[in-house]
Amino acid sequence: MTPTGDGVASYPTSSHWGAYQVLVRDDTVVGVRPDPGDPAPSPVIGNAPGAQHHATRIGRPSVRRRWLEHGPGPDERRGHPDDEYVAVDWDTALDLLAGELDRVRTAHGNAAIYGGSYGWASAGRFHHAQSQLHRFLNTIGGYTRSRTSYSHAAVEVLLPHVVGAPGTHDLLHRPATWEAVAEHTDLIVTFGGLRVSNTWTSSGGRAAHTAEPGMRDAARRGVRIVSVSPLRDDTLDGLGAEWLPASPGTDTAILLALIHVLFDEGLADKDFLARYAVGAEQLRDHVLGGTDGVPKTPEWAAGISEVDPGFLRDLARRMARGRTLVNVGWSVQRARYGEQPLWAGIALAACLGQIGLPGGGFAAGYGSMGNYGGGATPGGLPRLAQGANPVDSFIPAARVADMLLHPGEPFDFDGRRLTYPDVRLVYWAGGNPFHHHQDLARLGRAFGRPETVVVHETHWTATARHADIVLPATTSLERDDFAASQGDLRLRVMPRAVAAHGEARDEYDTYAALARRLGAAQEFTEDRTSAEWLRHLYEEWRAGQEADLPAFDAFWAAGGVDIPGRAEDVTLFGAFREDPEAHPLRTPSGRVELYSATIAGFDYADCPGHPAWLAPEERLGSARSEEWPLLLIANQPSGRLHSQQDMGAHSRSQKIADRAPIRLHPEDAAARGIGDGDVVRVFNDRGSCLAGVRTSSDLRRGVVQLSTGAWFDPSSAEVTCAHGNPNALTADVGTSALSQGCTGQLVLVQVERHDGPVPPMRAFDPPKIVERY
Ligand SMILES: Nc1nc2c(c(=O)[nH]1)N[C@H]1C(S)=C(S)[C@@H](COP(=O)(O)OP(=O)(O)OC[C@H]3O[C@@H](n4cnc5c(=O)[nH]c(N)nc54)[C@H](O)[C@@H]3O)O[C@H]1N2
Ligand SMILES: Nc1nc2c(c(=O)[nH]1)N[C@H]1C(S)=C(S)[C@@H](COP(=O)(O)OP(=O)(O)OC[C@H]3O[C@@H](n4cnc5c(=O)[nH]c(N)nc54)[C@H](O)[C@@H]3O)O[C@H]1N2
Ligand SMILES: [Mo]
Repeated sequence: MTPTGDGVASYPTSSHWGAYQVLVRDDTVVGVRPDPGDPAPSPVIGNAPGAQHHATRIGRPSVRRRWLEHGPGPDERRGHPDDEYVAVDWDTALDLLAGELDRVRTAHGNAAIYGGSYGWASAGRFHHAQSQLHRFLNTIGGYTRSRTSYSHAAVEVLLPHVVGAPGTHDLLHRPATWEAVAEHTDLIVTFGGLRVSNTWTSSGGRAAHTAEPGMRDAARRGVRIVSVSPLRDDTLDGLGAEWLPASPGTDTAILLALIHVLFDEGLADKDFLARYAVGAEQLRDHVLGGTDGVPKTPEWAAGISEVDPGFLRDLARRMARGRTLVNVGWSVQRARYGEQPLWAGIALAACLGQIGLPGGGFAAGYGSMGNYGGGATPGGLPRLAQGANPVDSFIPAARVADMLLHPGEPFDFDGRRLTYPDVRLVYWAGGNPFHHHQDLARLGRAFGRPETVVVHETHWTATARHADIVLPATTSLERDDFAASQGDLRLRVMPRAVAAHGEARDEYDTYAALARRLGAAQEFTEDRTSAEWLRHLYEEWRAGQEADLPAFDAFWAAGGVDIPGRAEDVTLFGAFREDPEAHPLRTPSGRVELYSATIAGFDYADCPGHPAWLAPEERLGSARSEEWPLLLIANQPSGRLHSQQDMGAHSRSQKIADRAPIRLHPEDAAARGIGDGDVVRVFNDRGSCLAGVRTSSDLRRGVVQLSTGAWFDPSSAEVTCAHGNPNALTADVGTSALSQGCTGQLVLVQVERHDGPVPPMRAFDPPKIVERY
């Protein structure tokens, strides 16, 4: 804590959007300021004061009145905007919850508890919501978990087949640093842009934002950038990027056409393909038209992607001329058949023969996350052990609504035929599925199915408002912790800056109290308080480091410690390239699999044995687009992280007429009689939402942009969401039977001006809470 005058003290803190300082007066967060060491601070920090003390903070343990009156059971009214909650004291809430957990595990087994609890929660190595929940549930017999992420499930499931599991890990965590790119790369061809607002975020909280300076430096040092993206402003002004506004969802066609040119013009690196890859013959045959009679020429791709074939042909030649990095952003795989552009991207990089060379080859994540290209943390970070889960039941994270709606039914995942468990109790802490999941009306029906829903939250999110038992959690500003993200340079302390709101508790204490009631106290706490845990986690980590680091008290007093052993730039797949026999990839062949016999053997219509163009429905020019002519891009918001702190000042400054901002091309707007500042209805056959219009010629025509994360507002009978959450519209289908990943990025819609009185926006009103009834 540092006094700054006027009774204001400044506290260092950290968040997924970076380290910063909060200014506190009278136990109230009154302001923020960037960390002096941060070269490119994020404006998202401006949300903290408004969010910390907002009316939607949860102050008391609360139980849904209908659940309290009728007991556990399916209830279609869950989430109803008029539902009432009853505030109860902590002991009453904990007794109820412990009793319910015990009832469910005894009557139905622990697999009937869904604890997947996907979500970003907050930064801080100890008070991490999911780590705490999973550790707790493991001590009481386990739970059905989730695997993979909404972020990049296709990367996680496909790439182990193509470059092996360790190769996939390195691709995600040890790509070339921006410095290495600046030094070695001539040309980056990036699918999904290099969106700077996304690099404000790094899971775990990064001490300094290095991606934007990294990109700028690379451009200054002559790295050329071609950005394939529907949005011009997906790359920074000043990088001199060339914009290829291809039709979204069609990247695979472009990639196959680039490969076609390489084979057709003798530019493909035959020696590389022979030595380091398998399946080059199948790939070549496919792109030249041998498998289906359709050569995948630039003219063929132009018909699908609506780009200039001459540009593509020339681009392929340019790529072959110098050191080229092919980057496939995560957005591109967060769509139906999302495996294909990844696989085709690797295939293109293999044909260029530069995998394993500094600054060349393939990457998946520049511009998606702040620490991608920001170095590696080889010594790991302090971590709360989760224990072992005795239950083996799991689902791919994005199949949660299917699980709740179809218990006992089979589904496919990565070559396995699995069965959805019969879940009776859903336990969510640190995530907001009623922002993040697709087709929220369907998710609402799914949440009507379980007997009990439990949510720990800091705020009355739409998810909290679907819960029967709601337990108030402290925010990261209300507890001591420390933070860093993978690749970070510094482990930072996050001292408590303000007192807990109302009766909010640290979740650690909540689980300790529940564990006591369920006979697992010792196993959960190991007889430590949270203060003792912080010390323990730090000391355990320190003991594993080669460097001599300060002991806990000195670390705390110094405000942090520099993380040692930052690896010098190791070239991704460099060892494999050097000696593929000594350092094979962990694939069946030991090489890059451009054709995978394993995947071919799964016999999935939506994920064949080699990269292929499969035409998604949610695409301009599809049959479905005749009815729903605009393609909505539901990308990440620049005003916040997902739905977090949406009521904060920075996020609110972007709203238009209290609604989430939607961008339209001026011609698409004019054709509909829509102008700047209008409220529009965005709709399709799944649902509808309101949004506020901003026109912009930074968009490709036919595309509209409505970022995710507006708090879901089901309070108006007129629309599914009166605030503008795009998941009122998206389809709840997986990428394919292989990865079953999230496909929320792209959805076809229609947009019309909302005439007449606009319903009020109620997302930021807390529910009705009664004392007793
Ligand atoms: N249409 C579409 N949908 C998408 C995407 C897309 O591209 N398009 N992207 C997807 C992606 S990549 C992701 S990762 C997801 C993100 O989805 P989420 O991770 O679910 O989104 P957040 O808003 O970060 O939710 C975190 C929640 O944790 C709460 N929280 C913060 N700190 C604490 C704490 O200490 N304890 C507890 N109990 N709670 C806390 C916050 O209040 C917030 O409600 O969204 C996905 N959804
Ligand atoms: N400020 C902020 N930063 C964040 C987040 C946040 O919520 N806020 N979320 C974080 C998380 S959890 C994740 S997983 C990452 C996600 O990182 P990404 O998935 O890379 O991010 P998005 O913003 O969803 O998409 C980036 C861009 O891809 C383009 N795009 C969309 N569809 C297509 C397509 O079919 N083809 C091509 N070529 N381009 C397309 C869009 O124009 C979009 O702006 O971002 C992280 N960073
Ligand atoms: Mo994500």
